[in-house]
Amino acid sequence: MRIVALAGGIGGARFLRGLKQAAPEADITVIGNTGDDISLFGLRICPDLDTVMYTLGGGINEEQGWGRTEETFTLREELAAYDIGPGWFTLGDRDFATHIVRTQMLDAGYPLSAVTEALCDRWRPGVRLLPMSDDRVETHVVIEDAEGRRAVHFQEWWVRLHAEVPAQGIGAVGAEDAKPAPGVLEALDAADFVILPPSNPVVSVGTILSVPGIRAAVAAKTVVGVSPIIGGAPVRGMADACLTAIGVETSAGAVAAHYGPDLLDGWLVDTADAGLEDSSGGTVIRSRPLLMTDVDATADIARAAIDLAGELRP
Ligand code: FO1
Repeated sequence: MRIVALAGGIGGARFLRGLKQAAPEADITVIGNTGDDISLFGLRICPDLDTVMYTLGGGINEEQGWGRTEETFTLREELAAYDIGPGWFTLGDRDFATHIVRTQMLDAGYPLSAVTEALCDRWRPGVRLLPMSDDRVETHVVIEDAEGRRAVHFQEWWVRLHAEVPAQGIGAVGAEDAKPAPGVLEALDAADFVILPPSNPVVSVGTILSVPGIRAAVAAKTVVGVSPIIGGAPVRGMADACLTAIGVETSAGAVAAHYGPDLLDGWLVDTADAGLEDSSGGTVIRSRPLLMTDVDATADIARAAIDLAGELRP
């Protein structure tokens, strides 16, 4: 069984851990969002790729959902002593090592896909992890506050401003001219089906789909998604702030409609949203408990997604 999943950070990574348990024999390719990537302290940081890699490789800080386990912060303290910021983005010593290796390889001319493969040689995530593109794409958010109207990097809005300043617009800068990374279209072409984990539909899955060629290649397949919205609220994170910014209601049904029936064949919603099953429109909707309380519960959700894909495959 060949499965492709499009993943953002924490929610996507946790779902993938369940997917691996549910389908241990499957050949899983993960197309990771790189729109959250940021350069700080001269280093290239890829939060979503790292979150998937650390989570599946056993190195994640479980409570936090991002960053390394058993982390220390000496480097951060030393930088702060020199008054070198930004202080709002926390990088630990172990995590810094990943960014140093990545940046060295990028500076030596290796594309991000090759760098990611090299990093995964250490972490052995048990999936093939591909960045959506080797080209630089960065999500920026238009906000207006006391400092005026301006576009800030997604991480500044998300982490420094806690997405509390309303986003007037969200855009993936560079996406229009980006090409899918090597292996992305090939993996999609060879896939038996595609899964959309409960990742942010705007800044994670939406950004991946904005790379020219990817949406059409995904839509050509049987696609089953897992709703990141339960009972009108995001399971975690601040997806509601992103949905509001693009004029989509924070509900499981509205997110399915946003993806569209041309893309989405099946949609798993939580039992809290059970009424949606009757809604027509081309996407088959099923309800079941969707809280990823532990790996076993997550594997059950993944199994339901696989079963639905099996039912819907032509
Ligand atoms: N999230 C935070 O809320 N605060 C942080 O300081 C922070 C630092 C950070 C460093 C490395 C990394 O891989 C992820 C990090 N995240 C942090 C998570 C990240 O900002 C977002 O959750 C994702 O980009 C959204 O998927």
